[in-house]
Amino acid sequence: MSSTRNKLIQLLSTHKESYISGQFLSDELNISRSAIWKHMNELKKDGYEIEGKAKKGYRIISYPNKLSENTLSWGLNTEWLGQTIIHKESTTSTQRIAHELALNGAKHGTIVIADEQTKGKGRIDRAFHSNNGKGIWMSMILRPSILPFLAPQLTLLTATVIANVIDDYANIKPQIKWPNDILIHGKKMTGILTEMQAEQDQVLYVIVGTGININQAKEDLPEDIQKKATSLQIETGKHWDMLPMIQQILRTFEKKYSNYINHGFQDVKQTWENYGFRMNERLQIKSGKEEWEGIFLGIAEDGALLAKKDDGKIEKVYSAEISWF
Ligand code: BT5
Repeated sequence: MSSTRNKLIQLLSTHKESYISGQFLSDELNISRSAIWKHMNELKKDGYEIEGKAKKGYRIISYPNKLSENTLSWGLNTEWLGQTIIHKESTTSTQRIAHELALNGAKHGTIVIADEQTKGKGRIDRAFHSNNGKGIWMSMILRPSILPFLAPQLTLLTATVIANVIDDYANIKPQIKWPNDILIHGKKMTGILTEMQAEQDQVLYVIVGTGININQAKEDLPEDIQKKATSLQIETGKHWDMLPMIQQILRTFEKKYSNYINHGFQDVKQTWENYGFRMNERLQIKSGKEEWEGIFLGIAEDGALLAKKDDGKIEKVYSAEISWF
């Protein structure tokens, strides 16, 4: 979306109740009044109801509930996250588009979001089911100035952001299962996929993908995962408006990310442990050929899982299959 359209949307969203004159918009945006009229027509095509009155100016009467670059920008009020948004009605995977954009120099904070993914992906090329219009299938392009080995912290940070927003919105306390799932009542409602391009000691970019099940009914989920997966609608019995929720995720992410970059991982660790699934319980860890049991203590400063072995030794686990008894 052009940055002019983005600014126009920001201006209109801060004047919701009143008319805003064509002259004012033309001065603020430094474009002609006929150019403004063209932008207004584009917004109307997108489903905005706009009233234009001679001598008074423009007023937005209602805006569409569907996802689009315009509606997502409307009143977003972030500084860098989502300043560029690419929305697709249908795509194979938002991760794929985000990688292409990042390799071509897309800015830190660029968002790719789709109504539907036909080839949504999980870790190690597992499939992630992403039905049309029923969930938040989104990838964020980040260019953090952190060492590559710390990138998994961004998965944990993202999990705390989504858990916070669900908690606030739906008044339901989710749980975060290390490292990348958010559960409600023990069933998976969100998966996070963090992918990175790095060179020696430098991160070139990180793509954080979030798949958040919102409005699926049970039968919308594939049969093989119905027993272990869920959506916000299944758990609350209500249909949820995704637009404000996505914006809240972006605003919360921006704040938490800045805090993380400036002050470190401590706040993420605390929030994560507050939502941690089955903390202080016994778990089984399978990593390559090794298999052992221990007590799940929480997460370390670098994002590793901490588990206490039966001999009292505390181990850090970076990558493993975890199961509970
Ligand atoms: C994940 O992988 O959970 C990461 C999912 C990331 C999806 C987002 S959507 C936006 C962006 N674009 C993409 O293409 N991907 C990202 P993993 O931990 O490997 O879990 C995958 C497993 O979760 C599958 O093997 C299924 O068992 C289960 N699963 C698949 N679809 C699901 C769904 N919609 N809800 C819950 N569980 C699901």
